[in-house]
Amino acid sequence: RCIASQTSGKPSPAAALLGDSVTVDRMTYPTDSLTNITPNILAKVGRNLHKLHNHPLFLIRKRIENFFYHHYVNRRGNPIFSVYDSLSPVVTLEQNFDSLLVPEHHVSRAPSESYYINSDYMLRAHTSAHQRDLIRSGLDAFLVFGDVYRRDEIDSTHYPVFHQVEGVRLFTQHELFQKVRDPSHLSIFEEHGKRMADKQEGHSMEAAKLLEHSLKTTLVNLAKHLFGKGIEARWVDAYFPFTHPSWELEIQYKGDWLEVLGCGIVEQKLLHSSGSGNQVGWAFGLGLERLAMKLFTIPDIRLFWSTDSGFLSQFDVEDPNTPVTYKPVSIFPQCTNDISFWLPSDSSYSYTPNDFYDLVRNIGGDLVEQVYLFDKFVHPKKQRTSHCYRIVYRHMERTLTQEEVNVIHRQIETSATKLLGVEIR
Ligand code: FA5
Ligand code: MG
Repeated sequence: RCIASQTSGKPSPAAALLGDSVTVDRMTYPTDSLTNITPNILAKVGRNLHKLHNHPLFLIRKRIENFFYHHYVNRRGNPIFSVYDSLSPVVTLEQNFDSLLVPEHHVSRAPSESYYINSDYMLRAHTSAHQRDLIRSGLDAFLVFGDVYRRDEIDSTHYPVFHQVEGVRLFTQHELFQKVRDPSHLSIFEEHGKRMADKQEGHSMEAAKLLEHSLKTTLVNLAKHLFGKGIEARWVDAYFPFTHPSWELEIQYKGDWLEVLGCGIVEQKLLHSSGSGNQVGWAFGLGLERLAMKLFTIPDIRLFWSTDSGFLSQFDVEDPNTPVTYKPVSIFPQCTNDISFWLPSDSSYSYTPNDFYDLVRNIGGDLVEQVYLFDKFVHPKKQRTSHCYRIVYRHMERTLTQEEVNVIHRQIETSATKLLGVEIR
């Protein structure tokens, strides 16, 4: 609601391209001023890479499932985590934001951050969008695998569609204090407690510390299960509206730290609204591509979308634990073209760089390896802003000619002028 009122009321550039309605995952939705989903993104919905048997995302997913199946069993030896992999990526704004206590004016709700179908529906920006509903259905431990969509920057570790696994585990007082010798004097709740850096107001310090320990050992053990005991990892404090305290886990990747997951202690208010206020719990959300890139030495996140048999056949193994090291078939040269333009002076266009990134990807598809803003300035007399972007083109399977690139580049210029209201310099 609050976002719709911020926009101009006339159809967005994307809605103008799509028409009055759009069909996503077999359902048809009317478009409106918030619609910003593009045909390029729509084509990714339903690909379900995490369910393709010869795909690296499927292998990493199986390895994660096996870790939870083997290490988390009940007294009868049955796995306690239920697994969901077929929940539709189309969710309501309420599921993606409100159910997770995301404040009404939080940056993550801006149209420049997510893909909106219309003012009521969007493509989930994270698998956390399903937390509340699954907890409400009575589950205490579950994993959700799925594709998620974000209007993000584009480089070798960021892509507008990627895959996450969500994990949630809830505990009763009895379960959490199971290993404590004399738990009779302990409670998971504290009535007049204060919110602090390391716990929520309603939680006792004992509960907060046991939950933190349980969460962090689970995730570090998962990292060791995937990468071996010697994996270098570190915890960084983080913030999420739906957990407190919150952390991110980073691992060493190509000589640098790479964030692979966010996690934390579930906000008690969320559990309360899901009918599980008598339990406490933890949750995490993990990016599958980044783990797979490290595990299989896949150099570029775009490769996950390859349908090339030279790529897929390398991951066609019976046992998901089979070691696989990706071997690039060959490396083709890059082509770099720049584009500069004046931003629209007409204030009814609310231009953001993500609008341009989408447009570039929509026209150039996976031929676009990188797009970035490398210069901007304001003309002192004209009071107009100019942006200069560098677009790096590279075909994954063959050499591109400069003429081919020029054709695409000119299409980008024409579309940017028409759809974004910019003026090429
Ligand atoms: C989240 O999405 C939270 N929902 C995670 C969470 C769940 C926190 C439950 C607390 C409790 P974040 O935006 O940091 O957090 O994304 C989680 C992971 O997704 C990142 O660590 C990264 O591995 C991956 N990721 C994020 N953006 C991209 C992208 N554009 N391309 C590839 N992977 C990405
Ligand atoms: Mg993060």
